[in-house]
Amino acid sequence: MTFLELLRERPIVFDGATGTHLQTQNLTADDFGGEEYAGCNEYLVITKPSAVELVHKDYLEAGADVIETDTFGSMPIVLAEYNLEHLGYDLSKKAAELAAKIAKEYSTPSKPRFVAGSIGPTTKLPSLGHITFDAMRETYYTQMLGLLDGGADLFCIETSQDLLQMKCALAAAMDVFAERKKQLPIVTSVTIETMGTMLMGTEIGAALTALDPYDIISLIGMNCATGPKEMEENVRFLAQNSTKPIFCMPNAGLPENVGGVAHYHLTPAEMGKWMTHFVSDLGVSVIGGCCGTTKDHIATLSSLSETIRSAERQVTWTPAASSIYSPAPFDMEPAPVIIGERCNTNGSKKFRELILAEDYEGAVNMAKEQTKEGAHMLDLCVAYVGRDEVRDMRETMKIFNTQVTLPVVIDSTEYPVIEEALKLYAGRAIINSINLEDGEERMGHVLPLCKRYGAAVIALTIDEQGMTKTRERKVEVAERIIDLSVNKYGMREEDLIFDTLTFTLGSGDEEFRKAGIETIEAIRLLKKLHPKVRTVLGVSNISFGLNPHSRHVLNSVFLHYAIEAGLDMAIVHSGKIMPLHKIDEKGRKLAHEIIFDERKWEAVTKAA
Ligand code: THG
Repeated sequence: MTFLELLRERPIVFDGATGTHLQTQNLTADDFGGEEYAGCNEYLVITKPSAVELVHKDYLEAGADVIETDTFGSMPIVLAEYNLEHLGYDLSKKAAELAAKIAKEYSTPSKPRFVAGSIGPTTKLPSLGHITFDAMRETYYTQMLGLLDGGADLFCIETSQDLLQMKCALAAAMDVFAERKKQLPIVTSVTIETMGTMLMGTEIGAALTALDPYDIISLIGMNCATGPKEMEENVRFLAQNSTKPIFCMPNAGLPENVGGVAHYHLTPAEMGKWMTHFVSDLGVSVIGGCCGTTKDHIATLSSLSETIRSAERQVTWTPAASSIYSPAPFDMEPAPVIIGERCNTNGSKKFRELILAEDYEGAVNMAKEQTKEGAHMLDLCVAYVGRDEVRDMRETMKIFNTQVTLPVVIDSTEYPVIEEALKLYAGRAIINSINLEDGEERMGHVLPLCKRYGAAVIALTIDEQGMTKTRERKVEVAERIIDLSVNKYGMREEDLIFDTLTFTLGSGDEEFRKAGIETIEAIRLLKKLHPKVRTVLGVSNISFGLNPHSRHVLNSVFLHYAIEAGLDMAIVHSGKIMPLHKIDEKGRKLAHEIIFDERKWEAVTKAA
């Protein structure tokens, strides 16, 4: 039986604390291989493997289905603190071999035992610039390769404090699986501090949004920092919103400082009561113990796992983007989701000048202004001819990641720029955009990035023949993109946001008189044929070439009819959209005539 098969049968029990257990063994500096290694628990698999074996055996005796390897900090960057960075692979492999050997001894057909490779958060926060994405991915890669080669049955990426750190680990896991042509289930577990967020300030909903798109993740959950009581609200949130099974491994209560030592007071019986509630009322699938839990806690959990079953969960799932702090759903009541347009070097003189002056803090202030004006997400484009767009994106995104509370829509045509942005963004981004202008070329570059970093994508209805003009052609191109995205690149329909693009109605050009209607009707048709995809428009495009007041009116009226047709999202100047009733009768009528091509005159510009 595999771990995932057992998961379908009954609640699974992980082991208890490794650190707490080792502490009670009163190990000496000699046990650690000398004074300079004292405290390096990961080194014990070489210097005193019997200590680690005892931890495993105690938890297996207590009835744990899964034991975690002694590798919480066995990646090179953490081992470097003991000058042991060269042992990242070896220690990880040895620890997995040791755990696998003992798990096998205890395994029976009716009670199989599994080994989870423990993968901790390291001591660095990439969102704070302590380390680059690539360096962090590499350190995890070394550790994970060792764990997989040593015989781990699954990976447990736990105690995560920074979603960007989690993304580095997930990228490493993808690379290890590809390298060894073998895939293991992954548990991802975040740590919610007593203040109610992850260390970086991340709400549980933002964490779920960022992790949900990764199909290599089997379970999502939380561990450490607090006891079960403080976790309840967040566990309930996961239970109601996660399509993946839930993992929960609390401490034995909040630590209390007793004579300078952390003391955990929750008894096995109290722990058992909480976990029974989590499993049989909320629907949690995997339980275990973190700091302060002992074999007695695990024995309690193990015996209850034989009698209780995980409750069926009623999950409501809405696709969303997220910043490092909060999620923003793809549906807004009332519509639309407002994507602020102003952090764009092509769309704002002020923003362009800030980027040219390398005033990245100033650029962030424009983001904050739009946040105050009611935007739900922000488009970000830093492209400028003659400048290094990768560098400008890097410098801007570093600050946006932690200073902007709204999700970012990465607007760039350059693949290296998109990837650079994704490597610096802890939340769930949207990529703007793909199209079929050069056939599949662009999708072939961008969609693998979406998969690797968990992003959603805006798709423009452009193909080899150029920008589509009629509603039928717009839908035809959209359907081709849906088919390729889902069936070839593994995206979900809900990850796709279609822009049925409009030409300006402000040129007075005869050819484009029906541009507005076709764009609106394409939205209606597409939403009817494919209710799972979302739609978006860069609304201001419709009025290029007109004077500011006319633009304002035309944009607002156009947006109104697009929403009526089912538009989900709009890239707009968030502070400037007027509801229809605020526009004077004359302006409204004129705009309506222009959009629906009911004009009784020749050139729009004159009339406007
Ligand atoms: N679809 C998608 N993405 C897009 C667009 C789209 N991204 C870029 C653009 N179009 C949407 N963004 C803008 C931003 C600004 C303006 C228009 C579209 C704009 N700016 C004024 C101007 O240029 O006159 C204001 C200038 C200023 O403040 O200096 O109109 O369609 N997917």
